[in-house]
Amino acid sequence: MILIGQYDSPFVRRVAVTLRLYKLNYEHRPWSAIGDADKIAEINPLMRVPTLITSDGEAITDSGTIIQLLDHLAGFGAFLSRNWPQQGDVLRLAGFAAGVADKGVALLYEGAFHTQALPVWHERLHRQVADTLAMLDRERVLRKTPWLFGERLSHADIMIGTMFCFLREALPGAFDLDGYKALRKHSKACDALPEFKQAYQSYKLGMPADA
Ligand SMILES: N[C@@H](CCC(=O)N[C@@H](CS)C(=O)NCC(=O)O)C(=O)O
Repeated sequence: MILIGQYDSPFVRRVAVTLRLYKLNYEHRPWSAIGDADKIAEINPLMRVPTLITSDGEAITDSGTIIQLLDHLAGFGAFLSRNWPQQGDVLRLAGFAAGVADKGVALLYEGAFHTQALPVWHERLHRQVADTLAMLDRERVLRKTPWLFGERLSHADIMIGTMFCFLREALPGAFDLDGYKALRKHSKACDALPEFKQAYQSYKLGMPADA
């Protein structure tokens, strides 16, 4: 399998951490969604990362979709998922964390690619991130176990970890991240894991080749 995308993307990193935890071999192509758009377009018309090329040569996109495939490949070893109904909660929290990352990326693009972002849109993005972080922080406080769903990591733990690190590095000072104490502690625990360390790249916004 080939994973396309840089580890400073919270979505690419989430897939890389999952591949590593499941001990699934992959080659990495650290292409930037923006700077290497033409190369990515040859494989994925959406020009987005992560893109995973499966062992059958199919390109698939969207981290949530890729992770479903990885769970399938890991079979009984897919320890990041849970049995239903708890899996519903894993997906709910992973979904909110991915949504925060989405809105963080949108904020970055607003700043980088729009000469004048409409304040109302900027404020909306900011509020979406801040309020969802507050909600996730409250959820984390309620759970006293090392990870959200007990002693074992879950997909939601990983998404929160990659999202929080991304906000800290890509949007420094944009949010009072120290105020989300439980998430901060959670993110620190994630960043200490070897799989997070191995799939890390400090944040740098790629620019279009002709910009
Ligand atoms: N929902 C997608 C989001 C992926 C995403 O936003 N990727 C960004 C990089 S962090 C990207 O490809 N941006 C370029 C674009 O969307 O055109 C996922 O979970 O994979």
